Amino acid sequence: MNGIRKVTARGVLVPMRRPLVTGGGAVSEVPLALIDVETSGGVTGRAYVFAYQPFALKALLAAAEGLGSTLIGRPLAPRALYDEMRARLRFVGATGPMGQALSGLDMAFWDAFAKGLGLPLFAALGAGPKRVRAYNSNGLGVGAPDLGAEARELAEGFGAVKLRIGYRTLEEDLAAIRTCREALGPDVTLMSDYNQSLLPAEAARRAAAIGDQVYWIEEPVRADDAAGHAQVRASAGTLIQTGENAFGPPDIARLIEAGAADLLMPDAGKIWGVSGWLEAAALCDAAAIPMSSHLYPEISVHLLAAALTADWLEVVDWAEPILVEGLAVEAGSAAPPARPGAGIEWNEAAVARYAV
Ligand code: SMN
Ligand code: MG
Repeated sequence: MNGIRKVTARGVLVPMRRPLVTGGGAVSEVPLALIDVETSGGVTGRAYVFAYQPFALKALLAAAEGLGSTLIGRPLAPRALYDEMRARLRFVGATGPMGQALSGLDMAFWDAFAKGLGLPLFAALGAGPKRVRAYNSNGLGVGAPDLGAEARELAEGFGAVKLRIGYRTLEEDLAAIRTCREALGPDVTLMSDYNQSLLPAEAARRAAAIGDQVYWIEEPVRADDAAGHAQVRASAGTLIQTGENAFGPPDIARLIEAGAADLLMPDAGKIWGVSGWLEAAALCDAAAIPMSSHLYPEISVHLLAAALTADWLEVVDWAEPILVEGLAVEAGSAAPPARPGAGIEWNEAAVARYAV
């Protein structure tokens, strides 16, 4: 029986082509945990997890190797391993670095499982190679020096881009939106993201004012404030998007229950990996909520193919420097690649260069 032989996690700090300031904090380099799961069948499963801040990387690496070490010798059965990891974390909690470690390990197990079958991940999940629409989520940070030029540049090859807002005043938010709208023209979709930076009453006021100019408003209030989201949604003139900070399907269930969102966008690295994603997708389908992805475009393109209410793929190029092959976006959409697994292989020379 093919089993788990070894789990390693290495840290890299990857420079960003476009450092990003959001209403909720800045990201200027990309700290990643690279997880390798060696199996007795000779296949290695791989996944990366984004630690968000360099100071959090050490904890994430330790969490991944620590949790992974409890599974040595177990059969490579991703659902059973998911179950076991959930049980292991019952007292510890499956949020923060531990929840991200669970997610990364689950993604690596599924990658190895699909490779063992000789199938791309989407096919191992029983899905077809569904093409999804993609938006360019690089750049367009708060306070970027030339938003109009950057928006035009980022829209090339895409039909949609995302602007970060949450300036000191509503007037400044409106000015940033106006600059992008005028630069992009009427045919490019413009999403917006407050990155949790407002309190509900102020968020409701701003959402009412900008609603007719943006396709969606993302995370207007704190990610765990489901009632606050619902309050904003009641007066927003557009769609409320959230879910990137949900840890596991239960958080998605709570957001749905509270009427927090029109749209949901789980993050593969927080939603408890492929297994958690499939459960979140079932919840979104049951509630008739369109489901988009957050970061991790390479694996998310497979996961959206397996999501019944698949909506938008978020594309960032942050991990590209350490990958052998990134994701190809053509004319504003992407399809999952046909190579076995999730299609993630390390560019070892780049990994050595950015190792921490
Ligand atoms: C985001 C995510 C991670 C880091 C910075 C910004 C943003 C997004 O919320 O949705 O892309
Ligand atoms: Mg966001």
